[in-house]
Amino acid sequence: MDCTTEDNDIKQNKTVRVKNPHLLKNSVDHLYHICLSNISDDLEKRFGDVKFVCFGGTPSRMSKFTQFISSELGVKYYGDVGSPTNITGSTDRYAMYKAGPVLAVSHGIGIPSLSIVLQEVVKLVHYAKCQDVAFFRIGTSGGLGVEPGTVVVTEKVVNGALEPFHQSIVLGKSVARPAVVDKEFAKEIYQFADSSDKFKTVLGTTLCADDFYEGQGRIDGAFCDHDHDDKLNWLKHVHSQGVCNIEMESLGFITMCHRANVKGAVICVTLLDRFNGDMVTMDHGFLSAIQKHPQIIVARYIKHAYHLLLKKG
Ligand code: R2B
Ligand code: URA
Repeated sequence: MDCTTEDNDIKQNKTVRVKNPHLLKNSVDHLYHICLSNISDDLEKRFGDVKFVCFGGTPSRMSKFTQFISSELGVKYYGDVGSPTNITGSTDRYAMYKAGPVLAVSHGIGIPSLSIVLQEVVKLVHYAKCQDVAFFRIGTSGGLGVEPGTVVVTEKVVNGALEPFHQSIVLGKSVARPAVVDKEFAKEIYQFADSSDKFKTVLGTTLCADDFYEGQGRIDGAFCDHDHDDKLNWLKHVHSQGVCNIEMESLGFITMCHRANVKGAVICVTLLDRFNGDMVTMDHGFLSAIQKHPQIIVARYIKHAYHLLLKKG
C-alpha cells in the first residue's frame, strides 16, 4: 500500500495506523509473541475479515467467549468441535482464537503484558488490511459502591493519582500519553444493556492501577505500609471523583487504541465491592458466571454491528 492510499484510508477511519517509519522500510516482521509473520503467513487471507478484536485476561475466558460469540453470530470458530484452536499454537505467552469477524485474544495481567500483545495485534490487523476494526477489553475489576456482578463501561480512565494519562519511560525519559476514551463508542455499547438483565450496567470512570495489592489500596498483600483507615479514605476520595471500578490494563489499552486510530472500549465486571473488603472470596461457579456479564453486553453490540455490515454488503 503506498503512503497516499494509506493516509486516505486512515483519514476515513478505515484502516489501523502503524505509526512507525522503521517498519515501513523493513519487509520482514515477526510477530514473535503471537507466532505469526508478515511474510510466511498469508495474513490478509487468514485475518482480512476481522472487524472486532476482543481482549481479556486469560486464555480460558477468551476460548469460552469464542464459543459464545460463534453461536451468537452463527459462524464457525477456527478449530475442532468443542474447542477453538489457539492460533498462537507454538508459543504459550498469549492465546488467540477466531470466530468469523471476531478475534479473541488473552492479554495477561497489567499494562506491560497487555502492551506487547496489543502492539502485535495492531500490526497484524494492519498487515491483514482489516478495515473499520474495533477493539474491546472484556475484563474483571474491583467495584466501588456497586453490587458485585455490575458491568462498568469505561467513559473516563485515570491512573492511581487520578490523572488521565499513561506514563512510561522511553529512552530514559518519562513520557505521558493522553488516555482519550471514545465516549460515543462507550455510550453506544452501554445502550446494549437491557432493563431485564439480571445485573446492572453503568457508565463510569475506571482507575487503572500498577498493582493488585498496594496499588489498589489493599491491606492484604505480603507488604503494606498503610492502614485500614488510609485505605477507606482513599477509596472514598476516588469514588467521590467518579471512580466506579479499579483494574490494571485500561489506561494502556485506551492510550494505544487512540494512537493506532482504532475504536476502543473497556467493559469490565466488578468481582467485589471494595468498600466491603479486599479479598475476592466468591465461589468459582459464581465468579465464572459473572465473568460472562461483559461478554453478554459486547456480544449484543457485535451482533448488531455485524448484521449492519452484512446488510451493507
Ligand atoms: C483485573 O483482574 C486482574 C487481576 O486479578 C487484572 O488483569 C485486572 O485488570
Ligand atoms: N481485578 C483487579 O485488578 N482488582 C480487583 O479488585 C478485582 C479484579
